Amino acid sequence: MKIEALTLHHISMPLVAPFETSFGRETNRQCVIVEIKSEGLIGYGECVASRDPGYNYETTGTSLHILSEFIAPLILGKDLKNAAHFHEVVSGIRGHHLAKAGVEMALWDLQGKASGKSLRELFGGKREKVEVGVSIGIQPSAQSLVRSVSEYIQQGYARVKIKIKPGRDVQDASAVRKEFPSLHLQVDANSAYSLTDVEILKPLDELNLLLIEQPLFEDDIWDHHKLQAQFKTPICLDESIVSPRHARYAIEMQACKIINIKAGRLGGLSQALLTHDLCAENQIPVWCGGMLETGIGRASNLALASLPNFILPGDLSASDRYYARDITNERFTLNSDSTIAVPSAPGLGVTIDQSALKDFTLSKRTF
Ligand code: OSB
Ligand code: MG
Repeated sequence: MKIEALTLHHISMPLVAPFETSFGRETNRQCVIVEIKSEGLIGYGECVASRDPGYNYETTGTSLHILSEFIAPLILGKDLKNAAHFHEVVSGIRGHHLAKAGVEMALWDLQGKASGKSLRELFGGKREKVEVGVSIGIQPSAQSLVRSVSEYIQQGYARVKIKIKPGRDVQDASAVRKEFPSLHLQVDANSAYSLTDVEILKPLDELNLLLIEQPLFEDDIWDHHKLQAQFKTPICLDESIVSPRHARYAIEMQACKIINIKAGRLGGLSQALLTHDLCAENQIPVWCGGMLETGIGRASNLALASLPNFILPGDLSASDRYYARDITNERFTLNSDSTIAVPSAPGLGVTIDQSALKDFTLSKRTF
Protein backbone atom coordinates (compact mmCIF):
# COMPACT_ATOMS: atom_id res chain seq x y z
CA MET A 1 0.00 0.00 0.00
CA LYS A 2 1.54 3.23 -1.23
CA ILE A 3 1.07 6.08 1.29
CA GLU A 4 0.22 9.17 -0.75
CA ALA A 5 -1.23 11.63 1.78
CA LEU A 6 -1.92 11.85 5.49
CA THR A 7 -4.46 14.24 7.03
CA LEU A 8 -4.83 14.82 10.77
CA HIS A 9 -8.18 16.11 12.02
CA HIS A 10 -8.02 17.32 15.62
CA ILE A 11 -11.64 17.16 16.77
CA SER A 12 -13.73 17.84 19.85
CA MET A 13 -17.14 16.21 20.26
CA PRO A 14 -19.73 16.97 22.95
CA LEU A 15 -20.56 13.92 25.09
CA VAL A 16 -24.25 13.36 25.91
CA ALA A 17 -23.24 13.58 29.59
CA PRO A 18 -19.94 14.37 31.33
CA PHE A 19 -17.74 11.31 31.95
CA GLU A 20 -15.93 11.35 35.30
CA THR A 21 -13.13 9.00 36.34
CA SER A 22 -10.57 8.99 39.16
CA PHE A 23 -8.33 11.10 36.90
CA GLY A 24 -10.78 13.75 35.72
CA ARG A 25 -13.97 14.78 34.06
CA GLU A 26 -14.64 15.11 30.32
CA THR A 27 -17.57 17.04 28.84
CA ASN A 28 -16.19 17.27 25.33
CA ARG A 29 -14.04 14.47 24.03
CA GLN A 30 -11.04 15.36 21.92
CA CYS A 31 -9.22 12.94 19.65
CA VAL A 32 -7.34 12.90 16.34
CA ILE A 33 -8.89 11.38 13.23
CA VAL A 34 -6.26 10.05 10.83
CA GLU A 35 -7.07 10.02 7.12
CA ILE A 36 -4.73 8.25 4.68
CA LYS A 37 -4.88 8.29 0.86
CA SER A 38 -3.54 5.25 -0.94
CA GLU A 39 -4.04 3.98 -4.48
CA GLY A 40 -7.45 5.59 -5.02
CA LEU A 41 -8.76 4.66 -1.56
CA ILE A 42 -9.15 6.54 1.71
CA GLY A 43 -8.65 4.89 5.09
CA TYR A 44 -9.67 6.33 8.45
CA GLY A 45 -8.30 5.73 11.91
CA GLU A 46 -8.84 7.17 15.38
CA CYS A 47 -6.07 8.18 17.74
CA VAL A 48 -7.71 7.86 21.16
CA ALA A 49 -5.43 10.23 23.09
CA SER A 50 -7.56 12.80 24.90
CA ARG A 51 -6.93 16.44 25.81
CA ASP A 52 -5.34 15.73 29.18
CA PRO A 53 -2.62 13.25 30.21
CA GLY A 54 -4.87 11.59 32.83
CA TYR A 55 -5.30 8.08 31.46
CA ASN A 56 -1.68 7.89 30.36
CA TYR A 57 1.02 10.36 29.31
CA GLU A 58 -0.27 10.92 25.79
CA THR A 59 -2.55 13.80 24.82
CA THR A 60 -4.06 15.02 21.55
CA GLY A 61 -1.20 17.54 21.59
CA THR A 62 1.61 14.99 21.98
CA SER A 63 0.04 12.73 19.38
CA LEU A 64 -0.24 15.56 16.85
CA HIS A 65 3.44 16.31 17.50
CA ILE A 66 4.59 12.68 17.11
CA LEU A 67 2.34 12.11 14.08
CA SER A 68 3.46 15.30 12.29
CA GLU A 69 7.16 15.36 13.11
CA PHE A 70 8.09 11.68 13.25
CA ILE A 71 5.46 9.29 11.88
CA ALA A 72 4.41 11.24 8.77
CA PRO A 73 8.00 11.48 7.40
CA LEU A 74 8.52 7.75 7.98
CA ILE A 75 5.52 6.65 5.93
CA LEU A 76 4.82 9.31 3.28
CA GLY A 77 5.69 8.03 -0.17
CA LYS A 78 6.49 4.57 1.24
CA ASP A 79 5.01 1.35 -0.03
CA LEU A 80 4.00 -0.69 3.04
CA LYS A 81 3.57 -4.47 2.72
CA ASN A 82 0.42 -4.38 4.84
CA ALA A 83 -1.09 -2.71 7.91
CA ALA A 84 0.87 -4.84 10.41
CA HIS A 85 4.14 -3.86 8.67
CA PHE A 86 3.64 -0.29 9.97
CA HIS A 87 4.53 -1.41 13.49
CA GLU A 88 8.06 -2.33 12.33
CA VAL A 89 8.42 0.89 10.33
CA VAL A 90 7.82 3.02 13.45
CA SER A 91 9.67 0.77 15.91
CA GLY A 92 12.39 3.42 16.31
CA ILE A 93 9.86 5.75 17.94
CA ARG A 94 9.69 4.89 21.63
CA GLY A 95 6.25 4.78 23.23
CA HIS A 96 3.44 6.99 21.90
CA HIS A 97 1.27 3.95 21.32
CA LEU A 98 -1.99 5.87 20.98
CA ALA A 99 -0.48 8.01 18.19
CA LYS A 100 0.86 4.96 16.34
CA ALA A 101 -2.37 3.00 16.73
CA GLY A 102 -4.42 5.75 15.06
CA VAL A 103 -2.36 5.37 11.89
CA GLU A 104 -2.37 1.59 12.00
CA MET A 105 -6.18 1.60 12.21
CA ALA A 106 -6.37 3.69 9.02
CA LEU A 107 -4.02 1.22 7.32
CA TRP A 108 -6.23 -1.74 8.31
CA ASP A 109 -9.21 0.18 6.92
CA LEU A 110 -7.28 0.60 3.64
CA GLN A 111 -6.14 -3.04 3.59
CA GLY A 112 -9.74 -4.18 4.06
CA LYS A 113 -11.08 -1.83 1.39
CA ALA A 114 -8.38 -2.93 -1.08
CA SER A 115 -9.10 -6.63 -0.52
CA GLY A 116 -12.89 -6.34 -0.17
CA LYS A 117 -12.71 -7.80 3.35
CA SER A 118 -14.07 -6.50 6.63
CA LEU A 119 -11.70 -6.10 9.57
CA ARG A 120 -13.47 -9.01 11.23
CA GLU A 121 -12.58 -11.21 8.24
CA LEU A 122 -8.99 -9.94 8.19
CA PHE A 123 -8.64 -10.75 11.91
CA GLY A 124 -10.34 -14.15 11.63
CA GLY A 125 -13.11 -13.11 14.05
CA LYS A 126 -15.93 -15.61 14.33
CA ARG A 127 -18.77 -13.66 15.93
CA GLU A 128 -21.17 -11.51 13.94
CA LYS A 129 -22.32 -9.72 17.08
CA VAL A 130 -20.49 -9.16 20.35
CA GLU A 131 -21.63 -8.95 23.96
CA VAL A 132 -21.31 -5.47 25.37
CA GLY A 133 -21.65 -3.55 28.60
CA VAL A 134 -21.69 0.06 29.72
CA SER A 135 -19.01 1.98 31.63
CA ILE A 136 -20.58 4.50 34.00
CA GLY A 137 -18.56 7.44 35.29
CA ILE A 138 -18.55 8.70 38.88
CA GLN A 139 -21.93 10.27 39.65
CA PRO A 140 -22.76 13.06 42.14
CA SER A 141 -23.92 10.51 44.74
CA ALA A 142 -24.32 6.76 45.28
CA GLN A 143 -28.06 7.32 44.92
CA SER A 144 -27.76 8.92 41.49
CA LEU A 145 -25.34 6.17 40.47
CA VAL A 146 -27.95 3.53 41.32
CA ARG A 147 -30.49 5.49 39.24
CA SER A 148 -28.09 5.66 36.32
CA VAL A 149 -27.33 1.91 36.52
CA SER A 150 -31.06 1.21 36.58
CA GLU A 151 -31.60 3.28 33.40
CA TYR A 152 -28.88 1.43 31.51
CA ILE A 153 -30.27 -1.93 32.63
CA GLN A 154 -33.67 -0.83 31.31
CA GLN A 155 -32.04 0.04 27.99
CA GLY A 156 -30.77 -3.56 27.80
CA TYR A 157 -27.19 -3.51 29.07
CA ALA A 158 -26.51 -6.82 30.82
CA ARG A 159 -23.11 -5.82 32.22
CA VAL A 160 -22.22 -2.65 34.09
CA LYS A 161 -18.85 -1.18 35.00
CA ILE A 162 -18.66 1.63 37.52
CA LYS A 163 -15.72 3.96 37.99
CA ILE A 164 -14.34 4.22 41.52
CA LYS A 165 -11.87 6.50 43.32
CA PRO A 166 -10.82 6.96 46.97
CA GLY A 167 -13.89 8.02 48.93
CA ARG A 168 -16.23 6.75 46.21
CA ASP A 169 -15.53 3.03 46.14
CA VAL A 170 -17.00 0.46 48.52
CA GLN A 171 -20.10 2.54 49.30
CA ASP A 172 -20.91 3.10 45.62
CA ALA A 173 -20.28 -0.50 44.62
CA SER A 174 -22.27 -1.82 47.62
CA ALA A 175 -25.21 0.45 46.82
CA VAL A 176 -25.36 -0.90 43.26
CA ARG A 177 -24.92 -4.50 44.40
CA LYS A 178 -27.69 -4.14 47.03
CA GLU A 179 -30.16 -2.87 44.42
CA PHE A 180 -29.13 -5.39 41.74
CA PRO A 181 -28.03 -8.63 43.47
CA SER A 182 -27.42 -10.63 40.29
CA LEU A 183 -26.09 -7.90 37.96
CA HIS A 184 -22.83 -8.59 36.10
CA LEU A 185 -20.91 -5.79 37.80
CA GLN A 186 -17.27 -4.68 37.71
CA VAL A 187 -15.30 -1.66 38.94
CA ASP A 188 -12.47 0.41 37.42
CA ALA A 189 -10.14 2.53 39.58
CA ASN A 190 -7.87 3.89 36.83
CA SER A 191 -4.76 3.61 39.03
CA ALA A 192 -6.16 5.57 41.99
CA TYR A 193 -4.85 3.34 44.81
CA SER A 194 -1.63 1.96 46.24
CA LEU A 195 -0.84 -1.27 48.04
CA THR A 196 -1.30 0.43 51.41
CA ASP A 197 -5.02 0.82 50.55
CA VAL A 198 -5.69 -2.94 50.68
CA GLU A 199 -7.88 -2.60 53.77
CA ILE A 200 -10.01 0.05 52.06
CA LEU A 201 -10.50 -2.11 48.96
CA LYS A 202 -10.97 -5.45 50.78
CA PRO A 203 -14.81 -5.19 51.17
CA LEU A 204 -15.06 -5.10 47.34
CA ASP A 205 -13.99 -8.74 47.46
CA GLU A 206 -17.35 -9.68 49.03
CA LEU A 207 -19.51 -8.01 46.34
CA ASN A 208 -19.36 -10.77 43.75
CA LEU A 209 -17.73 -8.51 41.14
CA LEU A 210 -16.65 -9.86 37.74
CA LEU A 211 -13.32 -8.08 38.18
CA ILE A 212 -11.48 -5.12 39.70
CA GLU A 213 -9.80 -3.10 36.94
CA GLN A 214 -6.42 -1.37 37.35
CA PRO A 215 -6.52 -0.50 41.06
CA LEU A 216 -2.80 0.38 41.31
CA PHE A 217 -0.23 2.52 39.47
CA GLU A 218 -0.43 2.72 35.69
CA ASP A 219 3.15 1.44 35.26
CA ASP A 220 2.94 -1.25 37.94
CA ILE A 221 2.73 -4.99 37.52
CA TRP A 222 4.44 -6.37 40.63
CA ASP A 223 2.23 -4.72 43.27
CA HIS A 224 -0.80 -5.99 41.35
CA HIS A 225 0.64 -9.48 41.85
CA LYS A 226 0.77 -8.82 45.61
CA LEU A 227 -2.79 -7.48 45.55
CA GLN A 228 -4.19 -10.36 43.46
CA ALA A 229 -2.74 -12.83 45.99
CA GLN A 230 -5.01 -11.26 48.64
CA PHE A 231 -8.21 -11.11 46.53
CA LYS A 232 -10.49 -13.86 45.26
CA THR A 233 -12.03 -11.40 42.77
CA PRO A 234 -9.99 -11.35 39.53
CA ILE A 235 -7.75 -8.32 39.11
CA CYS A 236 -7.86 -7.04 35.51
CA LEU A 237 -5.10 -4.87 34.07
CA ASP A 238 -5.75 -2.01 31.66
CA GLU A 239 -3.17 0.84 31.84
CA SER A 240 -0.23 -1.45 32.81
CA ILE A 241 -0.42 -3.62 29.71
CA VAL A 242 1.20 -1.48 27.03
CA SER A 243 2.50 -4.29 24.80
CA PRO A 244 2.23 -8.06 24.31
CA ARG A 245 5.49 -8.26 26.27
CA HIS A 246 3.88 -6.55 29.26
CA ALA A 247 0.99 -9.02 29.00
CA ARG A 248 3.55 -11.81 29.26
CA TYR A 249 5.15 -10.17 32.33
CA ALA A 250 1.74 -9.89 34.02
CA ILE A 251 0.84 -13.49 33.21
CA GLU A 252 4.21 -14.81 34.42
CA MET A 253 3.98 -12.71 37.60
CA GLN A 254 0.34 -13.75 38.19
CA ALA A 255 -0.47 -10.07 38.52
CA CYS A 256 -3.99 -10.47 37.13
CA LYS A 257 -6.48 -13.09 35.96
CA ILE A 258 -8.04 -11.04 33.15
CA ILE A 259 -6.66 -8.51 30.65
CA ASN A 260 -8.43 -5.51 29.09
CA ILE A 261 -7.39 -5.11 25.44
CA LYS A 262 -7.27 -1.64 23.88
CA ALA A 263 -5.55 -1.45 20.52
CA GLY A 264 -4.51 2.14 21.24
CA ARG A 265 -2.73 1.42 24.51
CA LEU A 266 -0.98 -1.62 23.00
CA GLY A 267 0.39 0.35 20.04
CA GLY A 268 -1.99 -0.80 17.32
CA LEU A 269 -4.37 -3.51 16.16
CA SER A 270 -1.49 -5.85 15.20
CA GLN A 271 -0.30 -5.74 18.84
CA ALA A 272 -3.84 -6.21 20.12
CA LEU A 273 -4.11 -9.38 18.00
CA LEU A 274 -0.80 -10.70 19.37
CA THR A 275 -1.90 -9.93 22.94
CA HIS A 276 -5.21 -11.70 22.34
CA ASP A 277 -3.38 -14.80 21.11
CA LEU A 278 -0.87 -14.80 23.96
CA CYS A 279 -3.68 -14.53 26.52
CA ALA A 280 -5.61 -17.33 24.80
CA GLU A 281 -2.55 -19.63 24.98
CA ASN A 282 -2.30 -18.90 28.70
CA GLN A 283 -6.02 -19.26 29.52
CA ILE A 284 -6.30 -15.57 30.40
CA PRO A 285 -9.72 -14.27 29.25
CA VAL A 286 -9.73 -10.82 27.65
CA TRP A 287 -12.34 -8.16 26.90
CA CYS A 288 -12.34 -5.07 24.75
CA GLY A 289 -11.84 -1.78 26.56
CA GLY A 290 -13.10 1.55 25.28
CA MET A 291 -11.89 5.16 25.13
CA LEU A 292 -15.24 6.88 24.36
CA GLU A 293 -14.55 6.29 20.66
CA THR A 294 -16.35 7.85 17.71
CA GLY A 295 -17.98 5.50 15.21
CA ILE A 296 -14.55 4.92 13.66
CA GLY A 297 -12.87 3.53 16.77
CA ARG A 298 -16.08 1.74 17.75
CA ALA A 299 -16.11 -0.16 14.44
CA SER A 300 -12.50 -1.20 15.05
CA ASN A 301 -13.27 -2.34 18.62
CA LEU A 302 -16.25 -4.40 17.44
CA ALA A 303 -14.13 -6.20 14.86
CA LEU A 304 -11.47 -6.93 17.48
CA ALA A 305 -14.04 -8.18 19.99
CA SER A 306 -15.29 -10.74 17.45
CA LEU A 307 -12.20 -12.87 18.17
CA PRO A 308 -12.74 -16.01 20.26
CA ASN A 309 -10.83 -15.15 23.47
CA PHE A 310 -12.88 -11.97 24.01
CA ILE A 311 -14.81 -13.87 26.65
CA LEU A 312 -16.16 -11.02 28.79
CA PRO A 313 -18.45 -8.25 27.48
CA GLY A 314 -16.63 -5.16 26.17
CA ASP A 315 -16.87 -1.45 27.08
CA LEU A 316 -18.61 -1.00 23.76
CA SER A 317 -21.90 0.78 24.14
CA ALA A 318 -24.35 2.07 21.56
CA SER A 319 -23.49 5.36 19.83
CA ASP A 320 -26.29 7.20 21.67
CA ARG A 321 -24.66 6.43 25.03
CA TYR A 322 -21.81 8.74 24.00
CA TYR A 323 -22.80 11.17 21.25
CA ALA A 324 -26.00 12.78 19.97
CA ARG A 325 -24.15 13.40 16.70
CA ASP A 326 -21.31 11.15 15.55
CA ILE A 327 -18.85 11.49 12.67
CA THR A 328 -19.88 8.24 11.00
CA ASN A 329 -23.08 7.92 9.01
CA GLU A 330 -23.61 4.55 10.66
CA ARG A 331 -24.80 4.50 14.27
CA PHE A 332 -24.35 1.46 16.49
CA THR A 333 -27.40 0.25 18.36
CA LEU A 334 -27.91 -2.18 21.21
CA ASN A 335 -29.76 -5.44 20.51
CA SER A 336 -32.17 -6.82 23.12
CA ASP A 337 -29.59 -9.50 24.07
CA SER A 338 -27.01 -6.85 25.10
CA THR A 339 -25.01 -7.27 21.88
CA ILE A 340 -23.94 -4.97 19.05
CA ALA A 341 -23.51 -6.17 15.45
CA VAL A 342 -19.96 -6.26 14.04
CA PRO A 343 -19.70 -4.22 10.81
CA SER A 344 -19.44 -6.42 7.70
CA ALA A 345 -18.62 -3.97 4.88
CA PRO A 346 -14.97 -3.81 3.67
CA GLY A 347 -12.43 -2.26 6.04
CA LEU A 348 -13.88 -0.69 9.17
CA GLY A 349 -17.26 -0.85 7.46
CA VAL A 350 -18.20 2.75 8.25
CA THR A 351 -18.52 5.92 6.16
CA ILE A 352 -17.75 9.47 7.29
CA ASP A 353 -20.35 12.19 7.81
CA GLN A 354 -18.10 14.87 6.34
CA SER A 355 -20.19 17.79 7.56
CA ALA A 356 -20.14 16.45 11.14
CA LEU A 357 -16.38 15.91 10.91
CA LYS A 358 -15.96 19.48 9.68
CA ASP A 359 -18.20 20.93 12.40
CA PHE A 360 -16.22 19.20 15.18
CA THR A 361 -12.79 20.09 13.77
CA LEU A 362 -10.49 22.32 15.85
CA SER A 363 -7.59 22.10 13.38
CA LYS A 364 -6.63 20.14 10.29
CA ARG A 365 -3.30 19.51 8.63
CA THR A 366 -2.40 17.53 5.50
CA PHE A 367 1.00 16.02 4.70
O1 OSB B 1 -10.19 3.03 31.83
O2 OSB B 1 -11.50 1.99 30.57
C1 OSB B 1 -11.02 3.05 30.93
C2 OSB B 1 -12.69 5.96 29.09
C3 OSB B 1 -11.62 6.80 28.92
C4 OSB B 1 -10.39 6.43 29.42
C5 OSB B 1 -10.24 5.22 30.10
C6 OSB B 1 -11.31 4.37 30.27
C7 OSB B 1 -12.56 4.76 29.78
C8 OSB B 1 -13.78 3.97 29.95
C9 OSB B 1 -14.89 4.20 28.94
O3 OSB B 1 -13.99 3.24 30.89
C10 OSB B 1 -15.21 2.99 28.17
C11 OSB B 1 -16.09 3.31 26.99
O4 OSB B 1 -15.57 3.75 25.95
O5 OSB B 1 -17.29 3.11 27.10
MG1 MG C 1 -9.91 1.02 32.45
